[in-house]
Amino acid sequence: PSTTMSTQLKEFQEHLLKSKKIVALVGAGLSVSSGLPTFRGSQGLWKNFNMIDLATPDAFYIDPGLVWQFYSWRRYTALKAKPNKGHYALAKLSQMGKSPQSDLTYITITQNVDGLSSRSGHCKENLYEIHGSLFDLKCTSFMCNFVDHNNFKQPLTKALADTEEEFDPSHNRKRSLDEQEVSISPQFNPVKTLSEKELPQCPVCKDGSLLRPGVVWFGESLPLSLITKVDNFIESEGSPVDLILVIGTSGTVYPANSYVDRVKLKGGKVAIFNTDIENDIVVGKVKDTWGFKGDAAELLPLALK
Ligand code: BJW
Repeated sequence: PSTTMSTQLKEFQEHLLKSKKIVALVGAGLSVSSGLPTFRGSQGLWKNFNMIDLATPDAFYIDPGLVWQFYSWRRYTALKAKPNKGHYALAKLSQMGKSPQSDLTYITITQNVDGLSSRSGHCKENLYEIHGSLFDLKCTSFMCNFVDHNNFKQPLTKALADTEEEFDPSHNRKRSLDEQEVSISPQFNPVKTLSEKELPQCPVCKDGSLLRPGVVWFGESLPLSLITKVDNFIESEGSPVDLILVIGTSGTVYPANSYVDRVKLKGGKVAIFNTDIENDIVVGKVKDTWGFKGDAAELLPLALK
């Protein structure tokens, strides 16, 4: 580490050791070194579609076959991926947060749906997957409450098998760069048209309603029980959060992005781990905020040791 980083690290670690209550807010950047793409930026593309355009109820309503192919590919890539050193470093912190010998209380709020935190040995009790999971399936009928948790079957239907061939992280990265170069007139890269019969169906509904991925799309409410637990943790009287670790997230999505300000308002400090951070933060010019610029998978084990 550079001199600035060493000084920042030392200061951060002193505060970390004193902290009794810690939150980690996690985004897609944490899983990049496991080979999974982010949403925004040149890596955030899937075929000729912007990933975030596919993460909406409208996209599913208009073309459930397209959205299912996207999520089938996401399930496959997530299943092939392995947790990285950053996931393990947080898992270790989560275990300290559960240990009766320690006076630390801790939660990880992850926006990621890839299941890598849970596969890294993170305590289930203090891991909140606020945007759901790729491995939960929900019935789309308003009349039906069917949810299938931890469904790792892959592919989910025969017609979705082809999406698996899309998996090749190096190819995927190259494509994204290629797309930047030819961005003037992107060619339509056809994706199969699938009928509803070829997509996952609810096993309970008699009318063959579609199943959908158990993730939270734009405009949808986050799971109320989880949000209430997070609110209680952050807002509980008499014990403010001492430190929030903001890891690999662009902070563009509400309500996840509101947690940082809420912690700061109550006197908590912020540590950002991201490949893209303003210089003023990195050099320690922003009050109560540390910025560690680089791959979260490399930085977290160093910072949290
Ligand atoms: C590295 C790295 C490395 C790279 N190491 N770092 C106007 C209209 C409609 C709605 C709204 C509106 N205004 C506000 C809203 C609310 C909306 C919202 O926030 N919109 C904003 C975009 C403006 N929010 C919602 O709708 C939420 N629901 C809600 O609020 O309900 C109440 C409500 C309803 C209606 C109206 C208003 C309120 C739901 C949000 C659900 C988000 N869902 C998604 C998809 C999940 C399923 C899936 O995964 O497919 O969640 S969208 C996508 O963004 C995904 C992510 O979890 C989320 C956050 O992205 P993240 O993780 O930050 O990734 P990136 O790509 O943005 O950033 C990666 C970062 O990593 C970058 O900073 C890199 O630099 C960094 N990085 N490599 C470290 N190696």
